[in-house]
Amino acid sequence: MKIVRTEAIPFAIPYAKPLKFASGEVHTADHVLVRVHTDDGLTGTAEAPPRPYTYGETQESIVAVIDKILAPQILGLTALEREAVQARLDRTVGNPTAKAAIDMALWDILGQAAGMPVSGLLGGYTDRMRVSHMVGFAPADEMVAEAERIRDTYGVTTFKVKVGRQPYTEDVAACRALREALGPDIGLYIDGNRGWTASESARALREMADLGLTFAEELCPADDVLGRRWLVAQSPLPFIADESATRTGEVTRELLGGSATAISIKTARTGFTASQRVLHECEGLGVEVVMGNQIDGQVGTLCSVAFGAAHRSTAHHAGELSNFLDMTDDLLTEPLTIENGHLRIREGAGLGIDIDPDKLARYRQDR
Ligand code: MUC
Ligand code: MG
Repeated sequence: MKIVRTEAIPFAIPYAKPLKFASGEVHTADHVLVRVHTDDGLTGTAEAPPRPYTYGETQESIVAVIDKILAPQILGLTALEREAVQARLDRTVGNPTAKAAIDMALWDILGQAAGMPVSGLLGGYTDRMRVSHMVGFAPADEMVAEAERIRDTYGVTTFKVKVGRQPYTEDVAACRALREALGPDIGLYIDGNRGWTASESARALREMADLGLTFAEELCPADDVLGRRWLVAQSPLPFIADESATRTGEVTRELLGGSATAISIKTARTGFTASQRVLHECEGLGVEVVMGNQIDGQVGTLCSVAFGAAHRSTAHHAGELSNFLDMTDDLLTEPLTIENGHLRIREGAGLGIDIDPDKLARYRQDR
């Protein structure tokens, strides 16, 4: 299981319906397919999504950092030496999705070598997760129509609503329209991607107090340190740190500093090894977690559900696993399906990521 070669393959697949949110928008899945090859002929696979507005990575930077810096440091290590791999990857700061994809590809190799699903190796709690769908910025009637379509087509009953627009009252009206249209039994929570100030966030939360929301995420910047603490102290909802708490040290800082009371775990940025560290930290502190979505394609979504289904606390809340529905196509030979509001892990050895060679040839950007 010695690592002998890596590939970082840029590909681009357009979105049928772009996702818009306070910190950016996504029109094309310009991701990087990461493959790790071993001397015994195994290949681990994962994907890295560039999110320049969140982590500063681009498609080009992910390819370059893997090819030029990360891969040369891990060649010769085995897939069992994950701690050694982490230590080598951690010599480079930043680049979270590039590192995470390598980590998940190594777990894929381990699963294949053991003949077991990665989700089972990670924890094996259940074989599926309830799905939460992310509703991006649009006029309120279009947001309602999208949520109704996703509910009626896929049985999804939980929605994360993107907020953070100016004026904040536009988002308050959209959330109210969603609650009125969807009824009291649908789960609704909000994510501001740092678009509001602390005081706008506080006003918005007060005006939405009757809407039965379950969480509020990153409504204002964590760098507005005192404002954010002031907001979180009065928030009637668990306040999720997403992009402000991407490593265990940041999680500690945000939680103990009073800037968050719940954590979003995204395998796209912490892989499986570091996601488990974040998860166990949260469990030890008694803090709820939600499986977030880095606007993943189907490869990334398969990784998220493998991790989310593996643990009791990640499987408790609906996981954000449906952004791939908005893409025009994807790379898997057998596409993912959401049925009765649930997404299942792939049975079989490893992560079950089987890439369609024709699709990869069509969408790759390096040939
Ligand atoms: C989310 O939860 O914020 C949008 C930006 C990002 O980094 O992730 C997505 C979804
Ligand atoms: Mg978020």
